[in-house]
This record gives sequence, structure tokens and C-alpha cells, in this order.
Amino acid sequence: MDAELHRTSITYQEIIRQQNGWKLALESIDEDQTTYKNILKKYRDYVWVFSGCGTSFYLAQTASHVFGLLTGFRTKCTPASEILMFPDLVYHKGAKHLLVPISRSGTTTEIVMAAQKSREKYNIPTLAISCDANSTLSLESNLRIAFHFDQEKSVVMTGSFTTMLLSLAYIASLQNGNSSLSEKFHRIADSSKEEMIECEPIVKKISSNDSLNDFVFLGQGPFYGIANEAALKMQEMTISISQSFHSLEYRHGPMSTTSENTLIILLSSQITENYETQLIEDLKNLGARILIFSSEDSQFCLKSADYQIEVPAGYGNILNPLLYMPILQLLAYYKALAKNINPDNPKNLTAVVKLEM
Ligand code: F1P
Repeated sequence: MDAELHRTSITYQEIIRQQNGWKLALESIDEDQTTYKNILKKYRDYVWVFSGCGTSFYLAQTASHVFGLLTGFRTKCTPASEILMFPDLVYHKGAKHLLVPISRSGTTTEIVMAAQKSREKYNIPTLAISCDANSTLSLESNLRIAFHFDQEKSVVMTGSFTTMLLSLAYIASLQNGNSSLSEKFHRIADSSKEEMIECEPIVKKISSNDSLNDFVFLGQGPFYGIANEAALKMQEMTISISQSFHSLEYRHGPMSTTSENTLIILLSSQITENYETQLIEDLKNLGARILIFSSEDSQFCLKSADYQIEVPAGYGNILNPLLYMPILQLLAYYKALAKNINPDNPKNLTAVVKLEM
């Protein structure tokens, strides 16, 4: 591993500092809970449409699940491009919609245009989620949430993803005022930081195994969006082909390429572990190496795992995605260093995709 790359890496610094941003975001929301509770009340009968591009679309996928689980509201998610090209499939006649466009920069052409089209052509209100309060997306939206943490300089999104996701989940939790859940929101940053530091050595060890160069991330429910984002991180940072699926979908064809070079990263949960036990056995029989993410209160029979990461118990399916993500970001980061690739300058990519449309 190139020590100089590691010492100077912006991406690494932004990964290990992200829990600080979580605390700042929760503080900011707590200072203005009434505003957010009023938004939830006003739009409780709307279909909340979460949207974004790239990492921000995978954030939208995960947020849609978690927000719906916490509030009971009708939610859906879509890439911004689908709103531009197939709006009638996104916005159903007879239902009221609130668009929640998500964008770290707030300037990505597709999401800005999707928000403009939704407001102007479909008279749909927009609640912009962005890390730049002065961005086009924020300034043009009916409502906005902006985050007061250090701007990310890296091309790849890391802390911005988890901070915006945690904030949306926390706002959703205000709907039912569950005090024990609120206490977990205010405790998770410290739990995540400790877990991330504790897991760093095993992540480095896994990343140093050069024979593992085929990455498959699996997850169901809110973990599917996390699997997609983890696969994108691995692809963006290590310039390697990386796949993601709903866990049980993997048998239905994609398993054809499984080999001893395959690392299966299973993002498990207490709801899915019974279904995933046999899946893991099947994949082991094909020669794959298995990394299982689970929580300490899981009953998962981990005997078949080559590697396992157990996050602290008690956070459940709402918050375990937040505990898994920083470690998945470190996995991609250390794999990039193991390949002597600088994750700060990913090939072919820019921090924002601007189009002439
Ligand atoms: C969206 C995005 C990122 C991707 C890359 C290019 O940016 O597609 O998800 O990792 O940085 O831009 P944004 O709309 O969230 O600013």
C-alpha cells in the first residue's frame, strides 16, 4: 500500500470524519424540529418521491425505504432521468406528490431539470436535500434542507451520503416521536466511529487479498440501496467491475460468473438472515469468499463466512445501513490503495455531471 497516498488522501479524511457531520446535522434539525414536523404534517397524504443521480440516487433508494418504514407515508424512488423522460410513470394521476430531489452539489443538470419540470409542468412541490444551501436546486425549491458540515472536496461522495441519509431518517422519526429511537439517533455517531476504527484492520486484510477482484454486494429492503452504493464506491475508487443485487436475486442468473475470485459482501438483517443462510452455503460451494455484515444481536450462523463484521446490537434495519456504510467505504478505499490507485482522482469521473440539455 502506498503510504504517501494514504497520508495525503482527501477521501480517507472525509470517510473517517463523517460521524462529526452526523452530529452537526442532528443538532441543526433539533434546533428546528417544529419546521420539520410541520412539513411532515402538511405532506403526510402525499406520495414522497425521492430522486437523485449516481450516489444520490442510491441515497434516494435507501431513504425511500427508511422514510416509509418510519412514517407510514407512501414513498417511491427514481433516478432523475426517469422524471425527465417518463414523468407519467413517476407521477400517477389522482395522487398528490412531493418531490425530494437529493444532490450533494445541488447543481447536477439532470436533478435540477427534473425539479424544474416537476414544479413547472406538474405543479409538484419540491423539498431539496443538498449540501449547498446556495445551489440552484436549493434556491429554486419550495422547501430545502441544507447541511452545515465541511464541504466534501473529493469526487466520490462518502460523508455527504451518510449525513443526508441519517438526516432524512431522523426527520422521519419525528413523525412518531419515539424517544428510544431518538436516543439511538443521538448515539449512533459514536457507535459508528468506534466500529469503523475497530474494523479497519480486517478491512485492510480483506482488501490486500489480490485474488479477490470480482465484487458482488447483496442486500434486501433498505440494504439494497446500500449494496448499490457500496458497489459504486468500489467501482469509482478501484476502477474495477463491481455488481449489486437484491440478495436472493443473485441465484437467478448473475451467479453464473461466481468463482474463487469472487468476494460476496452480504449486507444482512434480522428479517433476511433465514433466507440468506442457504444462499451463503450455495455460494461457498461455488468457491466464492464471503464477507457478512450483521449486527451483534443477529442469529446468523456465521460459520460459513470467511470474514464477518458485526456492528453493535440494537440499531435495527433503520440504522444498521448507517453503521455498514462507512466500513464499506473503507473497504473500497483500501482496495484502491492495494491496487496503487489514488481514490481522490477516479478515472473518467468529475465531482458533478453538467450537461448541455
Ligand atoms: C451526483 C454524482 C455523484 C457521483 C459523482 C458525480 O452528484 O453522480 O453521485 O459520485 O460525484 O455526481 P450530486 O448530484 O449528488 O452532487
